[in-house]
Amino acid sequence: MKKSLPLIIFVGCIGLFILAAVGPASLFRRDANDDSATDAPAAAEVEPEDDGPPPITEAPGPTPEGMVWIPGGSFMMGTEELPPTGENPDKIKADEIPAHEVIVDGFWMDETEVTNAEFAKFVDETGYVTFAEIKPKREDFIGVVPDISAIPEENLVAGALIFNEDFDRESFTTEYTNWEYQAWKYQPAADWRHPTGPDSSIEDKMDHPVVNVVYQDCVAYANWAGKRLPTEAEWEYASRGGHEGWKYSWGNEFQPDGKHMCNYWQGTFPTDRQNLDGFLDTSPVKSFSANDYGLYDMAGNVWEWVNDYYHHRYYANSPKRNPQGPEKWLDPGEPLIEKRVTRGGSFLCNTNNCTGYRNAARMRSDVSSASYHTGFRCVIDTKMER
Ligand SMILES: [Ca+2]
Ligand SMILES: [Ca+2]
Repeated sequence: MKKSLPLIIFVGCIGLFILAAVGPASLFRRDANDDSATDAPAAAEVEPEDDGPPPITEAPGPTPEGMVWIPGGSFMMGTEELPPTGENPDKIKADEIPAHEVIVDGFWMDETEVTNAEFAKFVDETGYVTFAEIKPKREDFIGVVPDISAIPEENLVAGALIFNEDFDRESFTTEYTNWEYQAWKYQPAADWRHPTGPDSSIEDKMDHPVVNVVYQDCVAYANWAGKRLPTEAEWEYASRGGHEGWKYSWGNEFQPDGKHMCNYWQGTFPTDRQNLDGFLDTSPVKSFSANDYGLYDMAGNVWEWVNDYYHHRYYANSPKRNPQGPEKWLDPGEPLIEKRVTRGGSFLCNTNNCTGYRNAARMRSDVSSASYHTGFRCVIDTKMER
């Protein structure tokens, strides 16, 4: 797997060579809002529209501890259309369009994000070392940067991406796509045990979601636990809690009766951090109410890896029954970077920025970028051994 140098470049050494060579605009010009590309996944990938037998709705056995049964059914996945130009308060992106009917079979889902306590048990039993703990090699970046010899040795350090409290407010600008990268930094020695760097710890955060895990770490954990990552369709179906058309996992109103319903960012990101919900970064799982399937923190707290590759136009011809994601990823803004989908938003999401806490919101994540606002939860389907 390629290491995540593009992000390291963006946040670590962008001024050193890449920025000098090409300038920020060419790096950040396009994103999922740019719908000019017509490179939808090949139609041949789509199976004939045979709905098959009715979806599995009854649990075929007892519910494993810490999980809930999600009865199968059909739902409208995604968002119907982009709002008129200039009116997009929900920050809807083109990649969540169109809404399309999807049928999923029933499955069990972890009621919370995987916690530090659970991940520690996995590591204790297996000796597993996460991606963020391994020093990257120059060769990991072949094909990702034009000249790997230009990578400064001091950038080849193990670490993860964290919010940069000290980002440069003087030169901060939102006039280009992916401007939020300015508020990130690559933190050496940040890993799951040290969420924001070597001086931090999870000692008093064992009931918080594990963070700084990349996709392959999540798969390793899931295999150990006898589970798997959810598909993107399973994740959205579960987040909706059985309610057609709800914008959020709790309803359509973001703050009913003024109440904060999830762990997100209040104030303008990234300049004004008000912390009105009581949690600056991760919160203990179950700090906010469950949705109607009994799932906690589907919205907010940490982004959650799902299994699907990210393709910005996958919804244009996604299969109807149990879609598994495209065969190949594509984020037009960073086409060389292997990306999978993350869902649900995080404590850094905000009304002026990503609104990742909406049921339909999608995020594209570099499979080898560990970040301290991203974790995961697992599922078990009826065909898996229990
Ligand atoms: Ca918060
Ligand atoms: Ca979450």
